[in-house]
This record gives sequence, structure tokens and C-alpha cells, in this order.
Amino acid sequence: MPALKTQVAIIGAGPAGLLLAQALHEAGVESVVLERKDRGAVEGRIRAGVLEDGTARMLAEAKVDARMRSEGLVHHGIELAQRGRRRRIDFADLVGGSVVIFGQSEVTKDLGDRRALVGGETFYDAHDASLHGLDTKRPSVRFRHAGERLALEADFIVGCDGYHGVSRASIPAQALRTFERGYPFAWLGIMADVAPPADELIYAQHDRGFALCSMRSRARSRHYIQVAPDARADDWPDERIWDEIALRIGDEGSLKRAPSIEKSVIPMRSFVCETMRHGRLFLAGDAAHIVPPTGAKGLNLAASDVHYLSEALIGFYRGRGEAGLEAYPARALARVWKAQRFSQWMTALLHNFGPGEAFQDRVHRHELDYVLGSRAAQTSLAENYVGLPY
Ligand code: RFL
Ligand code: PHB
Repeated sequence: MPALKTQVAIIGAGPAGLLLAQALHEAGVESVVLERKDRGAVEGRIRAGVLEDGTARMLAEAKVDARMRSEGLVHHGIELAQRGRRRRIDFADLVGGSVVIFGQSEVTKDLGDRRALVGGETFYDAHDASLHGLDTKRPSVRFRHAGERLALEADFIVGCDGYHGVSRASIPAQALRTFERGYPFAWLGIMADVAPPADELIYAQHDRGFALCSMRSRARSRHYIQVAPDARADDWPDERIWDEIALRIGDEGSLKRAPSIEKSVIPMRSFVCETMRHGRLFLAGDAAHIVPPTGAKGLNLAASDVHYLSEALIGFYRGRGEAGLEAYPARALARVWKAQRFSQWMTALLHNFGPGEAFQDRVHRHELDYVLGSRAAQTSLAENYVGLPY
């Protein structure tokens, strides 16, 4: 079996894997990225839309921020709607921060282009990856590519292969420490080429369930509504979705409708794998943790993991030993758990948990009342939404 060699083998060419590869490249550390899908499939995924300042900074350091700066929309606040009444949370006034609206698919395109430009090796369509020798100083990944069986030897393997990837699954069960909770609802997302109803995002609590009006640009809307966990997109014709959004945000005519260009059901889960290191394997991004999307934290946590891990790997190659690598899980998890707390809080605040949870739903309605009337509560929301510092 032909053996390739590199310093860091990265599994997964999503935002975590590509950002890590670029951060390492800028510091002169070589990596090879293995991705099971083709490039078009990775870049076609419609997912995140909100970038924290820290994520924007990481993209700048990786030299992939030009389009985000010119095309991204800087937002200094969000709107919260309660049974149709809307109120602005002013990040600039409360905490002096902002976020950038720029789609994950655009981020991955720019990262992919940069990787190609600097000549970094990426194997798309790399199948059946398996991890070996994680307890040794020379771990390897075996995989299949273009009909050939190949092996990639490295000093370290980093699993950036998402929730369903092979990396976390390669850690022996007795070594894994995981925490998980589910939610009794899902989101139905709709994308349409039409102007969004407001300049900023609208997060709505309503007796019929949560709604979110987001965007990818001034001409492309991305909206979500809370649906039953077993809902199917086919059961929701466009008009039914638009009607629900209008009702839940209390629209008075600003919501413009257009045919959907994408429609999908998104499951909700909170998950943390505290075993972010096992021997010479490290996990980053969705491979190690999932948040419900309400707080817009998933992609941003992938970026902060990459910040901590790239710093540790670069330190190792500059002769600073393994202390940074050993400290990686604790440093990353301190931020991950705070984002888990915030995502769970935003989710509970704005969704209906159903008839069995009537007491809690009542409390959350009054909690939103409290948030809308309290500068202290709004400051905490704003501080977490724009992203805790790292
Ligand atoms: P990804 O993006 O899942 O990438 C993992 C990559 O690994 C590949 N892979 C493998 N490759 C080789 N061999 C294997 N065995 C492999 N198994 C898997 C996969 O093909 C894939 O290319 O993980 P990564 O890089 O950690 O990035 C995480 C983010 O994608 C995710 O956290 C966000 O999209 C979450 N999220 C949001 N995050 C935000 O920060 N702000 C948001 O506004 C936001 N909105 C969202 C979201 C996620 C959503 N969905 C669909 C879950 C909105 C939605 C609707
Ligand atoms: C999105 O635009 O896809 C989006 C925005 C904010 C969220 C979740 C998703 O909280």
C-alpha cells in the first residue's frame, strides 16, 4: 500500500478542517486533508450564517477574509419578538460588539480556494478512512481514493469530520466521556431569493412555536420555524411555511414571499464529547460537540477549537513540547460548555416544549418578558451572542 507522509493528517474538509489546515500552513506546518465527499457537496451545504468576531479574525489570519469583508453584512443587534411584539437588542450599545452575516458555504468555498492556491494537499472523495496507531508516535489513516488503497502517516491526526465522522468512533468506548440531551422539536428551514423582512435577524417566541428570520444577503432570505421532531419537508408547501412565519413574527406587511430554493428539517441536539484528545488523535468542531442552532454557535465553536488546537500544534513544532497539546481539551471545553449553556438557554427561552411542559413554557414566556425589560439580562444575551472572547 503506497504510504504518504505529513505532519498533521486532518479528516474532514468542512470549516473546522480547512481552517485548521490554513492556520497550520500560515505557520509553516504541513497537513493533508481527507474528505469523503466531493468539493461541490461540501460547498453546497446550507448551514450557518452568523460569524462571531473571533471567527472573522481567524479567517483574516488564514487570509480568507476578503469576500467576507466586502460581501458580509455587519449586524450590531437582533430583534426579539414576543407574540408579535418586536424589540431590538442593541449589541453595540450593550457590549460594543457585532457579528457578520456570511454563509458557511461561502466560507468553505473561500477556504477551499485558498488551500488550492497555496498548494495544500486535499483528497476529496476519500472513502473508508480508518485510523491506526493512535497510541504510537506515528499514527496513520488508511483510505481509498480513485480506486487505490492509500495510507497517510503523520505525527498527529485531527478529526474534523463532524458528528457522524469516523474519528470519535475510533476512540475506545471505555475512554469516551460524552454528555447529551435531545429536544422535543426540530426546525424547518427555507431559503428563498427575496429580501429579508428586516435589516437584522428576528428571533420570535409565539404560542404556535419559535420562528427565525435570517438572511444570506440583502436579496436572499433564510428562515426557520419550530416543527414536530418527525416533520417532513414535503408536508410543508411553501405557502404554509410563509403563513406560519408571518404569524409568528407578527408581520405587518414587510415579509416578502418567494418560491423556496431549499427546504429541509434540522434535528436539534446538545452533545459534548469531553475526550477531545486520545493519544495522538485530537477532535475539533462538530466531531466533538453539537449545539442546537438557536444561539448560532456551531461554526463559531469549530473556529475557537481550531484557534486553541493550531496554537498547541504550532507550539509543538516550534519546540515548546507537548504541554500545549495536553492543555487543548480543557481550554477548548471551557468555551464549549459556556456556548452549550447559552444555546440551551436561547432554545428554552424561545421554543414551546409542549403540553407536558406547560409550567416551564409559562416560565420561559415570562423570562422573555424579563429579558425585554432588563438591561442586565440583555447585556448577558448580547455578550454571549457576539461571542465570548478567546
Ligand atoms: P462539518 O461541517 O460537519 O464538516 C465535517 C466534514 O467531515 C466530512 N467527513 C468525513 N471525511 C472523511 N472521512 C470520513 N469518515 C468523514 N466523515 C465525515 C464531512 O463530509 C464534512 O465535510 O463539521 P465542522 O467542520 O466541525 O463544522 C461545523 C459546522 O458545520 C456546524 O457547527 C454549523 O453548521 C452549525 N450551524 C451554525 N453554526 C454557527 O456558528 N452559526 C449559525 O448560524 C449556524 N447555523 C448550523 C446553522 C447548522 C445547521 N444545520 C444544518 C445543522 C444552521 C443549520 C441549519
Ligand atoms: C442562519 O442564518 O442559518 C442562522 C442564523 C441564526 C441562527 C441559526 C441559523 O441562530
